[in-house]
Amino acid sequence: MNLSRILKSKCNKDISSCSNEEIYFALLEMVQEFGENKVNERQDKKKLYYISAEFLIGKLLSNNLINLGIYDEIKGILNDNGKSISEIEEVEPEPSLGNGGLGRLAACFLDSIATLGLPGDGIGLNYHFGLFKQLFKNNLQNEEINEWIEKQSCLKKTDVTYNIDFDGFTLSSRLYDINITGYNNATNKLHLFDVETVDETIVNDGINFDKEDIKKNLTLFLYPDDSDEKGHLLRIYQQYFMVSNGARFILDECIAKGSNLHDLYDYAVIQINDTHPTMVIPELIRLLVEKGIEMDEAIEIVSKTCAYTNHTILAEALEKWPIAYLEKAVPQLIPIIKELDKKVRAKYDEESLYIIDKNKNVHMAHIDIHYTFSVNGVASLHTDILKNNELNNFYKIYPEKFNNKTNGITFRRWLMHCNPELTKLIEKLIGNGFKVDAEKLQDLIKYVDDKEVLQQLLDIKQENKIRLKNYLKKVQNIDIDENSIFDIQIKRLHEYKRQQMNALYVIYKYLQIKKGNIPTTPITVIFGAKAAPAYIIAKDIIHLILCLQELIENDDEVNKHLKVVMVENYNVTSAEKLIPACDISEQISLASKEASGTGNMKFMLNGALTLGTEDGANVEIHELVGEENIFIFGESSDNVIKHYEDGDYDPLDFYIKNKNIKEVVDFIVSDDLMNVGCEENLIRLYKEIMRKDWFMGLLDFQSYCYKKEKLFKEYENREKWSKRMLVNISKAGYFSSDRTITEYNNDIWKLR
Ligand code: Z15
Repeated sequence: MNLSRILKSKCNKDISSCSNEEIYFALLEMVQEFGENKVNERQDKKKLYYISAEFLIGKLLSNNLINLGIYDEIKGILNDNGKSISEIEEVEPEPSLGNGGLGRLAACFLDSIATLGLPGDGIGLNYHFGLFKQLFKNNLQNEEINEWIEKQSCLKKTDVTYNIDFDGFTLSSRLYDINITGYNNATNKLHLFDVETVDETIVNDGINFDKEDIKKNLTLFLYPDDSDEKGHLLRIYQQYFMVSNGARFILDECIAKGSNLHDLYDYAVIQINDTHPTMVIPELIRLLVEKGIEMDEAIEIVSKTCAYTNHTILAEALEKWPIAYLEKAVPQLIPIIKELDKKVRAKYDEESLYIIDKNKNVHMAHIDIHYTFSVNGVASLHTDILKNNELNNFYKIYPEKFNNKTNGITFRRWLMHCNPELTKLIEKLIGNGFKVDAEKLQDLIKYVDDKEVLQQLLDIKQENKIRLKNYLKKVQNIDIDENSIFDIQIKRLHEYKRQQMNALYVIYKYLQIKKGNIPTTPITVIFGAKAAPAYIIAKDIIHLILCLQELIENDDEVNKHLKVVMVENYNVTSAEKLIPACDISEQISLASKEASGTGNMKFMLNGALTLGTEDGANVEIHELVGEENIFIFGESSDNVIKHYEDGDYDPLDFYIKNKNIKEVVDFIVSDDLMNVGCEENLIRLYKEIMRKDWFMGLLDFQSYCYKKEKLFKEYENREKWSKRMLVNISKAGYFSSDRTITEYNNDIWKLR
């Protein structure tokens, strides 16, 4: 295969005389053809359908080149023609079809499923606009629409269409496919359903997520809330549209393979990603009954076909729909949902298990738990909390359904693509095997006393820090010092993730420097986070961080030693630049609240050390790397859960008793900050932290400061630090999504 010739013919002229756009589109076409050639023709009897409202796939070009095994060769060809692959990467718009962890996990899973050669496709929605673009103005977040679909794109229009009936009108759907090519393996599909009649021009009236005209806007936007449910009617329409199309598509494929539908579970397994696709259960039952199967049998068939993943215990994220909403949007499901509820009530005399509660709310998670064969959490601590606390009543009646699947990440994107230098070093030291068998990274441990290797790790980190410096200069015109410590917290803005606690630390450090306590090495605190547009406190926290950034920047006493940077429009693409450059990974959620986290895994894999609470997958990182190689602080999840039960946490206790805390919190409403910020926002945040502090930032603040100081001191011993980096990288293999998917397959899907 002569890649150079193929590329040239796609370009229609000499590569060297092409623009970056022309080369990008030529490569896109080429990658698509190559991927298509790898579509699995072998008809497996059983197939997995991973159904999810979000797939945060990120840019695809480079990843596809890597997975096709032609990245280096293409890079070389481009180089020879005076072109740079990274400039061509920039041409690709990022498909941001997800909010955060849940959507990114789905994308990592698709990569691993294809890489492991398993028959499994994704099913979701083709949002015309991805997650909003974040802009900063006057130290506040503004939102803009995020276009990502171009005339020529990774979407392939198919001839699959269905008529989806709603009360009083019918929508005709259209399926678009994206190829998911595994690393050195087969191509699966991501199936995204769209409405034929969507009208993009209606966004000219500005972003409005609650327009009435369903026909014109059903797939226009992704809802911008992460772990936070807003009871919007349009969202029910979206969910039903997704699952009705998905259900029909699955039944059609199974029938084509020979299923008589009584044996559906031999042909399909449906993994329900959080509660968003829950209506696939009553919809499938409805369709089976329509095809002549008795209701009781239909319920049984569907229960044996579906499995459910829970991603959160946050009350505000557990979907509860008023039955009146469902009656308006999906009346055809109401008799089925009532039947499912009736069966539960006939068997159990226990309110907390019912599907429809006494306030006429439908609990989506309860449908999932009663009517699927598997319920899994996403990290060991999270699954324990589900079993012993949140879902204990369900666990008591269905102990056999509950299982844990600790999340994972694809190393193709989060190591090979984003950190080629580190990848090359690892290859040189232990060979190529880790790319398909991540546990092989443990072989690195034999270099833990090898001074040369340790120095190389530090050198690579330094190069990546310079790369990030250049990137931030280019995209945001911000200067950072590559010789400072890069302390990074990037994730959705949510009170439970406690960016506010990190901001309070910045204030503490600022005041310390003012008092003459100068850090040995300068510190750069980097944040990246989008706030849901309607989440007021989250936006206030962004405001505080941006105000601190401005205040410190303009303070010549402090700016040599401390810098705050809020990265604009944090997304997958910027994560790929930030993570390899990080020294300290901030994973500081209130214990029990972060189901797993997956950024924590990406940082560790790239040689950052974790500063974190015993929450989510941090617990497992801690166990793997050992006490010496992680910085853990804060109350245990048991104690936190007890505080909630007893209702005995009051931030004022800490504010009054601890002078240090008082000083730092008061600074939020100081003249210094009011001068650069907005009184209303800062006062609101101040009151929130002092009077409510629902996620107990002040509870852990003292131990957070203490650990962080210790960590900065440890940073000075570069050799010891580099050993810790090596241990972290070598233990990261467990967090490969290949491992996670292998477990899903062995315990739940049983494909092959
Ligand atoms: C979301 O991103 C997550 C959970 C949710 O219920 C929703 Cl609606 C969105 C995240 C968790 O917060 C995070 O801890 C986890 O790692 C991720 O899902 C993937 O499981």
